[in-house]
Amino acid sequence: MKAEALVAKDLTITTDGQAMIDKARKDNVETVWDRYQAQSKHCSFCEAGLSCRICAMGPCRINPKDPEGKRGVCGADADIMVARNFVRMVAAGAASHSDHGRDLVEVLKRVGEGKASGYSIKEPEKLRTLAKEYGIECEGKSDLEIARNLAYLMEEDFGTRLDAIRMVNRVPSARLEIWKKLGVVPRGIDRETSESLHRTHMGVDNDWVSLLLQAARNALADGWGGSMIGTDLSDVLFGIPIPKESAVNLGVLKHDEVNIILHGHNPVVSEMIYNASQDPRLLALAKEYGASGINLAGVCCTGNEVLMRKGIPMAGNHLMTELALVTGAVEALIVDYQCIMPSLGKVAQCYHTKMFSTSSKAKFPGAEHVEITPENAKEKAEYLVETAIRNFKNRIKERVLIPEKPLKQFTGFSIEAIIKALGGSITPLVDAIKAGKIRGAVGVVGCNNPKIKQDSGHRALVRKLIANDILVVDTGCAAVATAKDGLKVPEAAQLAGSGLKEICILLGIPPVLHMGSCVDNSRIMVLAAAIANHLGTDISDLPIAASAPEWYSEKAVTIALYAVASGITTFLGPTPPITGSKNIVDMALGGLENVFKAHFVVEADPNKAADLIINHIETKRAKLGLDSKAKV
Ligand code: SF4
Ligand code: MSK
Repeated sequence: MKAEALVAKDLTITTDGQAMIDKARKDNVETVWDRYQAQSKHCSFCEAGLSCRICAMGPCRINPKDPEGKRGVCGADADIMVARNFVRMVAAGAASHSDHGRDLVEVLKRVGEGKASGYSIKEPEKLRTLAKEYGIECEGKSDLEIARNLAYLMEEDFGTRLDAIRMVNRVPSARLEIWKKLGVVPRGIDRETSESLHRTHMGVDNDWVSLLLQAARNALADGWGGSMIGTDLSDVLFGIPIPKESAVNLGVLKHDEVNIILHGHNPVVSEMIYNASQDPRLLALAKEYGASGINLAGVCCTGNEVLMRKGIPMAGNHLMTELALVTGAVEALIVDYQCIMPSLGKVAQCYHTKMFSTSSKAKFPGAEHVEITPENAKEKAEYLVETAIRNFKNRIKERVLIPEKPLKQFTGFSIEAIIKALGGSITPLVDAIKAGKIRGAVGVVGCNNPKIKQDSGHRALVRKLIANDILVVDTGCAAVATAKDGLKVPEAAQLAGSGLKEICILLGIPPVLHMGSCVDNSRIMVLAAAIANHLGTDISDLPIAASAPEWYSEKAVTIALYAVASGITTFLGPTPPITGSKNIVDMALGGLENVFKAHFVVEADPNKAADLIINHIETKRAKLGLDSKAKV
């Protein structure tokens, strides 16, 4: 372990994070930063996308400087190798979020069949609206019957019997035309992922352009399919988020209560844990064990899900997950899937924390596996909460350090909530953009990555954007960073430019609106489509952009690609592994403009990225005939 070599202030801008890194060192607990340091310097072939282990004739590497080493054993050149690797990243990202969506369909089906006693239809109106979108006749049918019918058709969206997934009906017509011309209208959600893996097998698709178009279709199947289904059904089953106050940072953990951390992505388990934490029997049991209550806190995107709907406080984002356990104050860590570091079981064992895995798809070293299904969720959730309570007595007070006081944040800005805040339609938002009070909007999304000082990219970028009258909507771990930076309270309007400030004060909203978890980037797509339809234009014409300043995950690559393919120019902090192919780099950074009317920008410096975004937005304003400060 090289903990001594690390200076906490160089690793994270968060003061709770710094305190916990120091404590981890004292407690001799290895963290992500120690392992990152041990892994550095990374392989330059892999960083460039020029290594391949797809088949047993390899593994192969391409050294662009070596005249003898310019092809893999099969003959793949740099373009093919980089494209194949990239397609596989996108396929993995799409599979992850879309499989999450499928689990929601599964729960909806079981609810419809009366086999999921802990779950119910929380939003019958949204269920009916969705059912109508899917062509289901609702008249005279019960909610449960509609749920069964809708689940059946959504399952079909995952399969291969259709020419196009049904949610493409939400795509503005100009955009759909572009997709049709390019042949990238997504068919079955699973079909695209499966085809991506097929095409990247040795000896199938060896044209880098054709491979990249498949990557785009695969990403769109997720963004306008699997992820969108995930968001909409989570709303139907657990409630449409509405604005509410909550709290953020490690200070949300409590000295005198049983602390349970919820981690992963899917609300199917965490919603049941929430219900169990309200159970009078279990609350009484907590008292018996000397605790004054049961305190749930989230991390990562499961945290975002329960924060958006229930106001459960947020302990931290991706790089805080180990550090939350280092507080020594956590009785149970309950996980579902995605972004859960395999190290967590080991960290838990350094304290009294019990870690539980709950999905048949995701098991972890050092975790007890308690499988939760729609049928047994209520009973198993109660078991998990009870076990956490019984573990309270094992907390070692001398090893506990809960740094800081929690910060206030406002959350819950679903599209429905935003429209309500605007008085019933998006017209006031569009008018504010037209009048130039709000210059445009940016979706800031994505993760943390130990290659970047934690949250520094999010802070610098978002502060500069709002100061320049750009409304920020955020999701995922980016959303936790801005909340910790104090930007999710109405008072943060003071940091905004005069136009945005005026609108925020008028509506009583922060300049940075939390729209949910990573799958909820689909909310941003729907909002962009609604604005484009309102203006009778394409998404690519709007003064909007997306950014992932600290991304790490394959899912983020998929999100970035479906954003670009939907017409939203996307700014990335870390460089994706494509630099080994000049053709692909040129295509990503410029050529895509002729294909999707949007492209990627890679800029590691968040201040420079903000300047580029501002200019991009002003250029779009000029093209729409709105007043503009574009620098040409
Ligand atoms: Fe090497 Fe080609 Fe096999 Fe990849 S697919 S490992 S480049 S032989
Ligand atoms: S959890 S994908 S680290 S945002 Fe969605 Fe955070 Fe990125 Fe995972």
